[in-house]
Amino acid sequence: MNWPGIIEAYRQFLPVSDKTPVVTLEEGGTPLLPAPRLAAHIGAEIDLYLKYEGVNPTGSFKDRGMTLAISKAKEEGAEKVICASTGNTSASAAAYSVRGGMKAYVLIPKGKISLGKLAQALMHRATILEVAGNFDEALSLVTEVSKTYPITLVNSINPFRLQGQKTAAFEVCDRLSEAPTHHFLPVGNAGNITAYWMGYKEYLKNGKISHLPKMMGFQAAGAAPIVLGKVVAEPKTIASAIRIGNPAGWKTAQEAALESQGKIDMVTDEEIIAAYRLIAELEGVFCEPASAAGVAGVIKLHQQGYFKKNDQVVCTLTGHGLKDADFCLKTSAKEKETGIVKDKKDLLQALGF
Ligand code: AN7
Repeated sequence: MNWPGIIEAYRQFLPVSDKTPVVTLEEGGTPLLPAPRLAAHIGAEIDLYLKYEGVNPTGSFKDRGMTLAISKAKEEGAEKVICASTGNTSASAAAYSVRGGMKAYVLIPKGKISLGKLAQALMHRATILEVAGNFDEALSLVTEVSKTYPITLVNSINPFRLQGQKTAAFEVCDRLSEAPTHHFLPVGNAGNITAYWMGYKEYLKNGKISHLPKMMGFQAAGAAPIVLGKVVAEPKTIASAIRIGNPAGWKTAQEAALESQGKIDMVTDEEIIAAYRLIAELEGVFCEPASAAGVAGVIKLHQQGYFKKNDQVVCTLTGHGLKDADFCLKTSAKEKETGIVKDKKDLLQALGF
């Protein structure tokens, strides 16, 4: 069966009608991969799964929300859309705007987003506006402008974004025939954790699952306003996607953690990089650094003796590793580099013959 994209797949759960023009790149329907080697490596007797959102059309989970935000914008007759972004939202907004015949304007923190994401916005001919400040400053600018001018904001403050993103929780439950016990994911602007929690609660209400997972959100230690309980004026982390110091979804993320008896916690850049490598080396899955924060959280909590045997733990890997290939190559250890082959003897030696 052909996957039709999240709007057609979950139409009855979404705020669309027959009149809504569906603007889609057939996003969603992403793999839920068992990760037994990773679980064994960290010594956790849990059923670990990776929800690999990097295989969405623009390489991140943002496409789930963007298909709905752009479809609704089109339904309302919008001609221009705008967002602030650490990279993935801008890539997604740019692509879906093309698909919907609209013009996208994206504000990004100057020099602070990965090359792959910048290339995407460029290729889709979005107008790229660099701001001298950080993401938080860019977000308050676009929010203000979209309130008074005819341009639709497609950041996750736009409620259609979260409505679309909640479908990832549906997919997890559809695959497991139940909710997992825990759901781990990175937290930046805190939209996705809010969306997953909405999705799980909606599935419970509809009798599709019989319990809710604990929501486990992880911020980078240098950009952890929710954990610290205060705005971080100058957020710092190698995980550029989640370098956010004043998340729009602050309150709803806290509610998700509280209501589900989960938590919002933080992991260091070193822990993020270690998890990023393990996921690639042990499970064949390449995600971007920010995406590894959830898995880094699993490792951290396992070391604290947090899990019970046979817990079902899902980690969302939010974006594709190729988006930030520059980061990966810059931080690769020397011994992992390819050797130089001059002749057959070199080759045979390299092959271990
Ligand atoms: C790979 O693109 O905020 O907590 O402007 O790109 O829902 O913000 C990206 C966020 C996690 C955090 N992983 O999700 C943007 C942006 C990746 C991301 C997050 C982002 P939220």
